[in-house]
Amino acid sequence: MTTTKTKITELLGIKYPILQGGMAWIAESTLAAAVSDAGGLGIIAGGSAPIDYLRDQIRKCKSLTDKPFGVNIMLMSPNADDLAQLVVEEKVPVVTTGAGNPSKYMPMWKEAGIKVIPVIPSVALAKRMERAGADAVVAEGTESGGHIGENTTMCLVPQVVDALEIPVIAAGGIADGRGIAASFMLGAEGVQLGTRFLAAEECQIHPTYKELVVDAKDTDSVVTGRYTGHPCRNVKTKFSKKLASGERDGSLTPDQFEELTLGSLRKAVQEGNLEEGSFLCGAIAGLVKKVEPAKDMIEEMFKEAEELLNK
Ligand code: TUI
Repeated sequence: MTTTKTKITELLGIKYPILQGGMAWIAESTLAAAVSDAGGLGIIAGGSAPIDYLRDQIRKCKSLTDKPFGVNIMLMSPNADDLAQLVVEEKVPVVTTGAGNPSKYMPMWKEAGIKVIPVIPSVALAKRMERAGADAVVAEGTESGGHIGENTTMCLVPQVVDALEIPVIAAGGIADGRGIAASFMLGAEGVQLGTRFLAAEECQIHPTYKELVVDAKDTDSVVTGRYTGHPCRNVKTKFSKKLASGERDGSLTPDQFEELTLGSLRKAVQEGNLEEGSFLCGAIAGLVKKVEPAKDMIEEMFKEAEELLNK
């Protein structure tokens, strides 16, 4: 079995069937271009960025690589409409979406020839996306960092694979060749990784953030905010433990929780602020041991996956 010629490599015109997660505030042009140059699909996060910032990032990425790349549209962003239009104007080849249902943008994106890959946490949403014209989906398990659904990668991926005709990309809890090989065994045609790329040399997060990821062990992630309807997985820090206990013992109302976490991702990414920052990361952080170039990560992981699948 080969991991390097799949429906996803064909669809996207890339060498390795690996997407870099569209992590808000984190996934900017330097990281995206490095992943794309290495043969994966780098993704720039729209997050809730101003339109001028995203336009600049897209143009920077185009100047850094001639390979395909994508933009992630975070659907809860107040500027989602503007960012959705921008990717058309800038002729971005691939769009991934998160944190909502992108159906209303699909006709516009398909008309523009954009490959559309929604990130979904359930079979029901996956089916809706296929009907709406998605080219593939990312089935994202609860092991992922950031805003998450309930089902695990191991349970979600094969169920989504069985329910759809379009190819499925597995995400959540994958950080090495074993995770990639396992995803293929579940029927995925590609993988999306976020946490491993936090430790890429080209990832521009604060050194404190990288250190937290590289030093994390298996029990170092915690899910906060379930009671707000926006559960988020992050590294255990003084701040996230305070949020978790406030949620547990009722000393923080959901409104107070939302207020405390507003802007907290930026504080983690740019300032490495351990008092007020949310360091989003996946449950697989314990497997991420060193900072290295994205290209080395990708080549090593696919070599390992290929060896395992050919055993
Ligand atoms: O979107 C993510 N991960 C994220 S987004 C983010 S920024 C944020 N900040 C505050 C609150 C919420 C987000 C940080 N991490 N991953 C993809 C993902 N999408 N996970 C879950 C979903 C999802 C959830 C509901 C996708 C669709 C959906 O649809 C509900 C509906 O409208 O039917």
